[in-house]
Amino acid sequence: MRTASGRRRASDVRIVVLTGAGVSAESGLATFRDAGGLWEGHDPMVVATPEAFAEDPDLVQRFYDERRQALASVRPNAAHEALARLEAALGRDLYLVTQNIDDLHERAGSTRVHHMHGRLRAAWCTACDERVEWTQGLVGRPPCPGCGSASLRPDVVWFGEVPYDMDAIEEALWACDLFVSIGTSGLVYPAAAFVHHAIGHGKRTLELNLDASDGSSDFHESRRGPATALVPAWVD
Ligand code: BV8
Repeated sequence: MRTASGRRRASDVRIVVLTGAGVSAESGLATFRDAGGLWEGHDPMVVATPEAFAEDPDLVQRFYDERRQALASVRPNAAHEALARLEAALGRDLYLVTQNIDDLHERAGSTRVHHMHGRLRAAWCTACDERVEWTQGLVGRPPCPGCGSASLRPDVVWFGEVPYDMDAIEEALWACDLFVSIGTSGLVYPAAAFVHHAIGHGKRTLELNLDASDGSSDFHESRRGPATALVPAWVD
């Protein structure tokens, strides 16, 4: 169905693509399960929580400062670039949702990226609720540009917090013809359940991943290999 202007509404999405850390792995950004899934000896699943932030804010801020700083030294890879070409071809018929908080999809040319777990290059003031673009460090409690308080935290969704865009994602999964999951272990919810929602709505499902994931057997088709090979081959 099309609107009067002839443009497909967001709810008329044809393809939903979900990406995880694996799509950025070949750009040099570690996945959560790489190197035994540890950062400075800490489990990211533990550090990425409100409890860890309450207990040791500088440790958590440093975890994100180091990842934010690493963005300057990495570049989008062929998988990000292929997805940007797909958006150029499909326009609003593509709904790209990512679990990643890096900016590599945008730097590859994607213009509509739904960061369900937030973004490294954004900070959130818990005093005035303002969200601001942020590229510096947050250790040392810099003042909020809006209210001046020292209440800035990374604008990312921690374990136990509610992901962004859930209603729009559910609507896109309902409206699409195809759900494609790229570079994710399928261990973190609610993203890990998107394939079940898609199947529940009668959609085709495809997984492009280096290894078998927790949900591989749920997909109609699951292809194995690096994202920089599988994604361009699928897109082009
Ligand atoms: C919520 C931001 C309620 C921060 C992240 C028990 C059962 C079920 C669920 C739960 C449970 N107990 C608690 C929960 C809920 C919890 C959860 O799922 N826990 C897990 C550990 C069991 N979830 C939450 O708390 C979420 N909130 O549930 O709120 C709610 C829900 C809906 C509506 C209203 C309320 C919030 C979760 C968000 C946490 N924040 N990130 C940050 O980045 O620091 S999660 C973080 O970890 C990532 O964003 C990502 O989602 C996840 C890591 O997963 P992947 O991206 O898949 O990365 P991983 O390393 O695991 O895998 C990489 C994959 O790539 C591998 O498969 C590998 O083979 C592949 N790969 C590697 N290289 C390549 C490759 N593929 C292709 N090419 C390559 N080169």
